[in-house]
Amino acid sequence: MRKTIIAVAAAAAIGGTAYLVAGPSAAAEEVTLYKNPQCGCCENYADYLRDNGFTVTVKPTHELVPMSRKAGIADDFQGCHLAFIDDYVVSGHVPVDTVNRLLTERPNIKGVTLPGMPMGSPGMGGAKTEPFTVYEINGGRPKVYAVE
Ligand SMILES: [Cu+2]
Repeated sequence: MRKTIIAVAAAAAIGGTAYLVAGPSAAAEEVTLYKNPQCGCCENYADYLRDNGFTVTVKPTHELVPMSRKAGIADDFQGCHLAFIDDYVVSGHVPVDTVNRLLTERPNIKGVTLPGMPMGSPGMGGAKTEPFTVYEINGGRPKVYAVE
């Protein structure tokens, strides 16, 4: 029994080392995206991230709203899906330039969100009718992170 526990611990340590060797830039490209099972524009957004070099795992869930709340996003500011990229949360149809800026600048916030489903945003289709306002998720009052 003791031997088994040691073997498991050793395997975990080796796994951890391999992860560290891969480095932050490799890890940054891994995305887990939670969405409602029926959401089509969420799939389009996942494809948009893939087209921009990310590796995306899509996970359907019926718990998107509580998950988004738990990630620190007030109901009025939630996007239609919730992505975890590196140490950050990206909610909604956030343009990839802003995602990359987040991963490069690495600000001390939880992530960013583009509330709702603005027409013309990545994965949404249609014509853009107004600038997209992306907000910081920072544990307090949302601040504007980017206007695109
Ligand atoms: Cu959407």
